[in-house]
Amino acid sequence: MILSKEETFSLSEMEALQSERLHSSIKRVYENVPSYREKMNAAHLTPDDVKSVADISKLPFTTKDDLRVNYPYGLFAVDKSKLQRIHASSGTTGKPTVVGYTKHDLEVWTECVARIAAMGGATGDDICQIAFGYGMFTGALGLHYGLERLGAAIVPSSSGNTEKQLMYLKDFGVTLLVATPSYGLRIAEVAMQNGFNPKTDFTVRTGLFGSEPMTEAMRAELKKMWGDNFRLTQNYGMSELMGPGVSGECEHFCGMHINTDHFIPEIIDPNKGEPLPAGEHGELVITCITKEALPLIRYRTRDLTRLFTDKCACGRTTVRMDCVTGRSDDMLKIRGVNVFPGQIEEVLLGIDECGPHYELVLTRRNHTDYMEVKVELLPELLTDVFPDLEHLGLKVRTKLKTVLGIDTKVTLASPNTLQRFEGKAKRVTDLRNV
Ligand code: DLL
Repeated sequence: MILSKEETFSLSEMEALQSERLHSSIKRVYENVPSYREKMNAAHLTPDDVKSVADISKLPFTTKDDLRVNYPYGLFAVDKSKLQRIHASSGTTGKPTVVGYTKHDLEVWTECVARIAAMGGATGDDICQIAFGYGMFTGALGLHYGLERLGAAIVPSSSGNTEKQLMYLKDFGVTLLVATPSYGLRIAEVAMQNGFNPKTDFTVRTGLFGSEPMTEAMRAELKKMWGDNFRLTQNYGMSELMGPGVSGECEHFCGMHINTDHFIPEIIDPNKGEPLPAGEHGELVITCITKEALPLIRYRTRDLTRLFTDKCACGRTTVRMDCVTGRSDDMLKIRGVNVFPGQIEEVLLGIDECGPHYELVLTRRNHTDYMEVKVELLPELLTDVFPDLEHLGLKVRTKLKTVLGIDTKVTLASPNTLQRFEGKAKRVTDLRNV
């Protein structure tokens, strides 16, 4: 179902709306965010130089590093007293990336997610189990309010405790599941291990999946497990931009419709930073044009994709993005959680016994991601007393869990046993999709 008239605007109507909103966002950040004002001054730009969408490429980019330098509220365009919610996602090192919402931002977020849920087939009659982690992550509360807006009932089961998820699915007559694609597969698998047939023993007919890449192989596997009548779509978002609600697939599965009345997408060459022609693959850059608290301008998402501008059979006219094929930085998504190798390095270097050499090995078993952290011990602090090693391993694992929010397997390696590199170190071996 199409919820808002903006989803079917003509190109010229959309461009006019975007241009007006872009200009007022630029004016707002110029007046309220010192770091943006400095960057614009350095580029000899004033808000009057950005009157239409065509002017957007004059503006400097914003990166995760800008958020880190301005931690926690330095890029906010409103006073703290105007905030109604704060979320956070992983930063590249120690501190998280902080995002905030005013009352109006929460309203827009709800509307954007409601559109995407409706696009994916959700209705007011659905009973929706949200198997995303509730908390600082934007996924659960974003979908929660969006689906509630449609009039659906929410089962806020959060992530984990899969056997309990099965009980809710069955006993509460759940019709819609929200999860990462890998957790959607895992739930079906545990269901089968517990003697259920997900196709016939449950009433789930709609799946809204997001927060990590969903390959076509995963989609086919999800269909195989949940049944041919299972309508599953993926949706995309990112905390810095809003959370979920940036884009989503409709029933024609030809890319994810971007809510372009709130976000202006561009594709750039990740190395040169130059805009690429329509249809080419590159890095997605997004400008938020309605956010009050954190209106990021030309934010480099680091997600690699391409844009489609041709007509979609669903009737929506909004630009669509292809599935995300990779990243232009080293961020890893592990069980839906963003992990940067830099965070791990910082933890390891803070532990006396650990040296600077480490390796990360990612695997997927039973549709669940695992990460092994191999770290080399320093010769001078080496011990072969088993309880000491066990204690050290536990210390490393606990510290990593506190920073990353996920459990890891820690392997302590003897000095000089991990590979050395002459060029750029290759720390990550990702065996998940091989
Ligand atoms: O994952 C927001 C979200 C929650 C989107 C629930 C959809 C559903 P972050 O934790 O900040 O926010 O992670 C953002 O996740 O830059 C992508 O790399 C990745 N990502 C999100 N959706 C998709 C998707 C949420 N559909 C980062 N396909 C993004 C591939 C995705 N990657």
